[in-house]
Amino acid sequence: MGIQPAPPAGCRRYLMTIRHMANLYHCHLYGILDLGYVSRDQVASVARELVDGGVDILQLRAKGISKDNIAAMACQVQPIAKIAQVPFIINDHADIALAVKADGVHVGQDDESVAAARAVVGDQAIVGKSTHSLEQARAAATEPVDYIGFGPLFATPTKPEYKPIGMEDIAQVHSDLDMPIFCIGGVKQENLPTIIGQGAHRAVIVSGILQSPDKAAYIGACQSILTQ
Ligand code: TZP
Ligand code: MG
Repeated sequence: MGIQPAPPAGCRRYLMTIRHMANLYHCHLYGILDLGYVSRDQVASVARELVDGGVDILQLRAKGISKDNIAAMACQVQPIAKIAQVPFIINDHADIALAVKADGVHVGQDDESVAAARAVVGDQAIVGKSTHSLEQARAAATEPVDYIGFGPLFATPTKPEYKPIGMEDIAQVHSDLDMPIFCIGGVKQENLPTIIGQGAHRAVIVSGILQSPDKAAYIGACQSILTQ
């Protein structure tokens, strides 16, 4: 058998998308190191608590902090996530994700496009996008994105400027889109069974985890609800 030619770029991208989605399909609980709850000097230790506790994906979200400082924190977290084999995602900054060898970047509706972020981090990286309605979720699914966040379902102090969208479109977004969808916004251990009952399979939990007195126990309890 001769040497197989490399697949064309579009095909390579398609294969990478399939691979990421296949990997992300095993991920149910997405944790975020949010600098609104974690001080800079605790970032590494909290990262370790989250990955040891069992989050499936970890994001660094540091609003209002300089890029140099975000990059410095990301450099601390990257090896912790790498050793734990937990994908590490940088919020907002594709250039930092590339520089620190993170696994991907997460962009919002008002950030650079998925295609622009993808051009920076490359086909091998994970790119996620926040969506705040069914319409935005459907639009995001036409972009080169590997997963979406869907919410905020409920009011949350972590993103106070956003109006909650409620649970009514959870079933529809899951039936419309064949990609990992992480429900987000006011999701806690207590309401996980309710959102799962509405059709959710995956969740991002920020304050619930970070404000828990026993993060590992909280993560474990959420994982057993999400994977039962
Ligand atoms: N995007 C939509 S809601 C939200 C983000 C980043 C914050 C979710 O945080 P919490 O504390 O789990 O409600
Ligand atoms: Mg953003």
